[in-house]
Amino acid sequence: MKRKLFLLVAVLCLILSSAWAQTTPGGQPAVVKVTGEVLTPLTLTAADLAAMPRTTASAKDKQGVMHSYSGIALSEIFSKAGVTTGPQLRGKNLAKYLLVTCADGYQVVFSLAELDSSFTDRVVILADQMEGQPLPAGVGPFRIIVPGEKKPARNCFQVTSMAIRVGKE
Ligand SMILES: Nc1nc2c(c(=O)[nH]1)N[C@H]1C(S)=C(S)[C@@H](COP(=O)(O)O)O[C@H]1N2
Ligand SMILES: [Mo]
Repeated sequence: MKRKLFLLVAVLCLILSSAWAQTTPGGQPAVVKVTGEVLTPLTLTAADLAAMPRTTASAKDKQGVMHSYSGIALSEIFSKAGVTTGPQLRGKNLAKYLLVTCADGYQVVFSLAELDSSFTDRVVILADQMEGQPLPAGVGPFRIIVPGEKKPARNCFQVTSMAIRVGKE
């Protein structure tokens, strides 16, 4: 009985400490890879993201409760990686999209035009905090937040990679 309790506490400590240190339960620091149609592929750690300009975004959860998130605008990450934006986002570049992949294999896409300030005022972020706290284990360390969306299905948890691809027929 004592042994079981000890094991339970040990496992809980491991989970909590990895969430705190922004590492995966395996011990490696959590990263987001930025790949594909970019000039400079990136492997972003929590520290890299913390050094970038921050912004906030609000979104409802599945129950309809509003939450306030903060993190980095995807446009900031795109300018660091060299993704076609603004005046370059025309012609064939309009067939480009962002494919986001999560730790559980969940994937969502956004067209680049949906994420560009010359097309929309909506600012999609890669959040690392909710209500001023690091995201809980299982949700964080990094989550996409799309403000103003009717369903929160693209607010994907535990983002591990963002790939820029080209839609082709
Ligand atoms: N990685 C990952 N993210 C995910 C999902 C998922 O299955 N895996 N489900 C999505 C769906 S369908 C919904 S409705 C929202 C729920 O977010 P909430 O817990 O903030 O309500 O998370 C989204 N993010
Ligand atoms: Mo959902």
